[in-house]
Amino acid sequence: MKNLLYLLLICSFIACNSQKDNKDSKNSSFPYTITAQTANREMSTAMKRSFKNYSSIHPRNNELYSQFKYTELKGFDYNGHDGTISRRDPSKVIFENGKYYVWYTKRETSTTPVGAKNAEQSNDTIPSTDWDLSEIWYATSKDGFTWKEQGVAVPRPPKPEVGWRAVTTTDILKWKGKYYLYYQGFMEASGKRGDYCPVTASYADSPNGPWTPVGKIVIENGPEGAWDQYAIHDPYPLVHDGKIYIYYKSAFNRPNPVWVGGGLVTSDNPLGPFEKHPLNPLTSSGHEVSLFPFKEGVAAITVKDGTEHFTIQYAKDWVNFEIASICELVPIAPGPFVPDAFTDAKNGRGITWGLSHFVNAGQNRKNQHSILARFDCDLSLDVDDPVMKETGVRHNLDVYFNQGLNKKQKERILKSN
Ligand code: AAL
Repeated sequence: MKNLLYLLLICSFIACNSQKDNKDSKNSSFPYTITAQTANREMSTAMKRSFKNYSSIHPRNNELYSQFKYTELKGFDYNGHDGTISRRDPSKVIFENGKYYVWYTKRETSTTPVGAKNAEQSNDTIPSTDWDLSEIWYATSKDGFTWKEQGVAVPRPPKPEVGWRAVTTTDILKWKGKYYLYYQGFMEASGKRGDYCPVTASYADSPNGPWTPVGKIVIENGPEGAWDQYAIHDPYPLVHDGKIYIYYKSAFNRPNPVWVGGGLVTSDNPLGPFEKHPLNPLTSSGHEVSLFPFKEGVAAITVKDGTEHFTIQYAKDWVNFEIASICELVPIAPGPFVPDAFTDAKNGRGITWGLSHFVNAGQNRKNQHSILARFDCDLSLDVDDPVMKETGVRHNLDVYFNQGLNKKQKERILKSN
């Protein structure tokens, strides 16, 4: 009887307390100090997202959040920045033979591009876009800041071979001791109908080459009516699960506002055939493609364009991407140094630097060209740099004032007064 009384007492104490907890979480203010219990209380959708969608409630503790710091590269000549030399779309950086290697699109033409809209004015020597009439070049570096251009890796093949008009936007794979460069192979001046091209490849025994072109399309455009029917851009290989994973991007939904999405092909043979993932497109945003193994999954730097631009995304299963963070000053067309790109890592370590490009190193029609630059960040499990985890960049005022209203906008505003 005594025991029964004790039991009743304990039960009523627990019931009373749990009622109190409920009451607290429903009626009391959101707490000043966040504790482990806070995540379980009732809260707004936005606050819930902070607890449920991100690895940490503060960007500072989010391994997939970072600032990006930029450094001008030494060692590249741009002909006085007159627009006749352009370097853009760097590959990921790899470390071989005691130095870093990068491959990129290089245009060296006697005139500047006429622009996609005027592509009809292009010819055998006049480029349409900044990447028209380009070739794939490479450079090496001891420290990642000063680079030495080594020469052409993949020249344009003779007409009508795939890539005869331009070979661009390459990325590197190391697979079973051999090296593979995947790249866009243009068979018409970009801009004539769109930025249309498939992907082809070259292979070599050494990152120094010589490179043998496979002379055929390696990643085909999609069938008629498919999202990627016209273009496979930015092929980006990684090794996962004993297979070659190549992520890419395509643009679709024209003539409506264009939509860019990212797809995936896989194969256990570097020259294919490649199988397109049935869920493609896997990402809904990001003009260029840049990923790195992270923990058991893969992270993507999602740059400009699309609803989720300027985010870092993460796919634990290498397929289904979630937003891991929202960032500022995200590098354009980043080619990160990814030490575990080809090791089939089960616990990817992340990245701390790479090369990216600025496409506005000149002015349209005058001296338009792109330059390569270095970015640094902390998207790494092995580095903890609090400066990289700060939020809020204070740009120089001219960054804002250079984004002034155009004449038409100003007129509209003045009229409404
Ligand atoms: C880039 C890349 C591809 C496109 C063009 C040149 O940034 O997405 O390479 O074709 O723009």
